This record gives sequence, structure tokens and C-alpha cells, in this order.
Amino acid sequence: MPERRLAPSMMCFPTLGLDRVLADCAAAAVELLHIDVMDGRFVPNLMLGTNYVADLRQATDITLDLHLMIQEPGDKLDWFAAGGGDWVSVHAESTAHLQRTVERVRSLGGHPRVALNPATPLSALDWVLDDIDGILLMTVNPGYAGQALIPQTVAKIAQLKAQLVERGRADLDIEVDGNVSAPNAVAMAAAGASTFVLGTSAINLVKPLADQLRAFRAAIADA
Ligand code: S6P
Ligand code: MG
Repeated sequence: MPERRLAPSMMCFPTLGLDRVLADCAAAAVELLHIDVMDGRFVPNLMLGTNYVADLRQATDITLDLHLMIQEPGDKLDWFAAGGGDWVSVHAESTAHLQRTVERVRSLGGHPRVALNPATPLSALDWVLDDIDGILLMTVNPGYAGQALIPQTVAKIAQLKAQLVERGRADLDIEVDGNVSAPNAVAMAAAGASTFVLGTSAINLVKPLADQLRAFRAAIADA
């Protein structure tokens, strides 16, 4: 069975009532909680900050998947106490010092990952591949939930997978983020994605969350 990890996007849930969301995520054995940190500069939106991350750490044992959409994230890792087993994605476009930043995540005990915007070439990964545990491919432009898939990003997933295989790094996780509906996720999984960020396209706030998460897992299990 190929590995398939679910990472519900926490910015898509109302902050009131989070205990119930966390209980449902645990009941459905989700592997990660995806946390979108936005600074209003790297992306034109402000989202989830330091207090939110600190509170979530207290409230759950599920691994945090920090998606840092902020300028020069290397200077701000301490603000989030990033480390201790967290997955930490930094955008290649957000820093002049990508290798230093991923190395710093590693030194803090986190799992460093590089995120790429849809238009950023895969070659941005070439000289950091040995320093990271995974890649987050944006399948929409970062900043907002509820956007439509940029269709060519599915071919980009396949191209990344082929390059990883060629370089003997098929072990690296490919995470996809943006309009990851179940039908899109089937195509993304077939292209090589193994971690799926679930936002408004995958989760409806009215139906029972744990049931939806289990159904999503079943839908992509054999893709
Ligand atoms: C977007 C952010 C994402 C969203 C997610 C929402 O900048 O990185 O993690 O929260 O894409 O999912 P959806 O299904 O609404 O696109
Ligand atoms: Mg995200």
C-alpha cells in the first residue's frame, strides 16, 4: 500500500470549537495538522500566528505541519518554537538563504521541507535535496483557501516524482496543497503525491468531520 497522509488545513476551521475538530482528527487517525502561517508580505493575507501554534501544541499530540508563508522564515523559527518533530515547510521564494534555513530547522529537531509556488521551477530544489525530508508543492497560489486548481501543477508533481526516482530520493515525501478535493487528490496521488492538505475542497463544515476524513482516505487509498 502506498503511503498516504492526511493533513487537514486548520485555517479552514472556525477557531471556536477546535476541541471537537481535534478529537475528530484523532478519531480518523490523521497524520498531521497543517498550519498556514501568513505574514501579509510574502502572501497578501494574515493567518495563524504564534499563539495559535502554541495553543495547538498544548491541545494535541498530532504532528504539526507548519507551512510558513512569511518573508525570511529563518529569523522567525524561534517565534513558533519550530522543532521537536514538527514538519516545517519554508518557501524557496521567501528567503535568500534557503540551505541555511532548512539546516536550522533540522538543528532545532524539525523535519525541514521546501515549499514551491506553482510557477517556481523544480530546479530550486537541486542543491537542497539532501537537506530536506519532503517537498510541498503548491497547487494554487498561496494566500487563500477556496481557489481553483492550477491544472499544470499535476504534471509538475509527476515531473518531481520522476526526478526524485532518478536521483535515488524516492523516499522524499511530496505534499500537495490547494484545491485537494477527492477527485483532484486521486490524480495527484497517481502523479506521486503522498501527503494531502485538506481544506474547503475536501471538508464541509456541516457533515461529521471524522466520517469525511475516513471517506477521503478510502477514496485515495488505491490511487
Ligand atoms: C493556501 C494555504 C492552504 C489552504 C488550503 C485550503 O495558501 O496554503 O493550505 O489552507 O489550500 O484548501 P482548499 O481546498 O480550500 O484550497
Ligand atoms: Mg498551506
